[in-house]
Amino acid sequence: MKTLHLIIFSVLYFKGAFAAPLDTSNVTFALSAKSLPCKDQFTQPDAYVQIYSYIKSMGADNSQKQLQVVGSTPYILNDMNPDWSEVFNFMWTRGTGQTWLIKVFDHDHVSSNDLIGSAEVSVDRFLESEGNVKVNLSHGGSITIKRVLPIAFKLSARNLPHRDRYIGSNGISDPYAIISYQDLSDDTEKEIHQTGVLTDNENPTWSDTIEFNKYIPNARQTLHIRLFDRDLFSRDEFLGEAHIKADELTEQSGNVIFPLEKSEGGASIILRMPHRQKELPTETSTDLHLTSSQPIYTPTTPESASTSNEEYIHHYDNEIHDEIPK
Ligand SMILES: [Ca+2]
Ligand SMILES: [Ca+2]
Ligand SMILES: [Ca+2]
Repeated sequence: MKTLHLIIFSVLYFKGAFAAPLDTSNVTFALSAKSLPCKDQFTQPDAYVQIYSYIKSMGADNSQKQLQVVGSTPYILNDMNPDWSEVFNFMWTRGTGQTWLIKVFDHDHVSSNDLIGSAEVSVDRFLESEGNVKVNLSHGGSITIKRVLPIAFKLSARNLPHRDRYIGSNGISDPYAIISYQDLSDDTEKEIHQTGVLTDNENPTWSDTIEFNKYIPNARQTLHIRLFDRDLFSRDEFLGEAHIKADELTEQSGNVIFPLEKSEGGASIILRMPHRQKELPTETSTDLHLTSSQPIYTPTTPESASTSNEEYIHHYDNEIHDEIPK
């Protein structure tokens, strides 16, 4: 009987696998905890987290877990409500039973570190939920997993060259952008996004949010941003391009400017990044020494770290109304 079950299960599993190709993407998240239990009345825990993942199989004995390390945080001194600033990356494949095992420890200088509590979270379940997921720890208190976007931005351009030369035209281009990416391991470019066309606009700001959710840390991925002028009666014309290392973008907040290559007249693009939980870069130079792949930071207001996914997105949406450099 058990064998029969297994066969039926396998058939269903393979049917499922053929019906939908494996959906893999990078999940980025941060952690905080509330009301961690204290060992004694006088001190609060110096808490840190270790995260592992394993594949939980339905109906099977999961006591022999094959744990993979996802990452860990440093400890935060004397705080029963710690909010860790580390951002974790996890390669998620839908429907494979990936489960996080989260262990919270109290760092101890003298004796060995004590386990404060642990929790398990199904990664599929986490991704189905909107926003933050709060789970109770085994010995009191809770841990909250906050989803953060790995790379997302809105795009603007400045001083785009004029490429409309037909009679009766004011000359101003009708720009749109195509954003693609490339891995080091791979010679083929894959498109991520194409913006709409903004008619007669040399300083366009597109309203699209461009998300790069195929980001893999340290895979040396490059984003290619190419701008074109839409022409109705001839081929669209090239306006310029920028090539940006994805790993570097994950460190950026606020407006980041890149010069457009193969363009003229000081054309540039501006990537408008959400504020991050990490500290913002301190550079506030507005002196434009534009060289390839060297972003220039514009002053950003170091707002306090957002505490929920909602706020995070809220900040981000607000930024489109911020003044951007001319
Ligand atoms: Ca044209
Ligand atoms: Ca035009
Ligand atoms: Ca045109």
